[in-house]
Amino acid sequence: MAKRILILNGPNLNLLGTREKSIYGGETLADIEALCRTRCEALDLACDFRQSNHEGELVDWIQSARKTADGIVINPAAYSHTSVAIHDALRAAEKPVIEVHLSNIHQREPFRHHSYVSSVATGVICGLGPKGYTMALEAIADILN
Ligand code: DHK
Repeated sequence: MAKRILILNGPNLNLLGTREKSIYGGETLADIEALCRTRCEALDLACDFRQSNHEGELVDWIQSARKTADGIVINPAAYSHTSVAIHDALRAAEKPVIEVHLSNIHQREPFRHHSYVSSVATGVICGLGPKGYTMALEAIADILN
């Protein structure tokens, strides 16, 4: 049976393609979703792709993943730098987690250099744009096989 991957996107990522293009690029979240769906199909992964601007909704989805997903790819966006709640939910999920950032957060403002998610992630990819998502899917497929 195909392994189930939950791909989560945090706040403001619904604005991709129109928001600070010099940092986040010109591709929309729908473009990234299409990229992920194609790669999931090639890797025989079942893809559940979601975005929310609300921390509690992301926490609820991560909690549900305890029963409904085999692995999680997450771009927590701004919540990376603030959310102990998302850290705790990911820790409780006890699944492989790959954290993705489109931009290289370490080259940006100091407040973006720390992520509460990194210490509970199996791996972290940043600075590679949308390709980071497909690399994360490849990594998680390797881990699950
Ligand atoms: C996206 C955001 O919205 C920021 O808040 C993060 C991340 C970086 C990204 O690069 O994908 O700091």
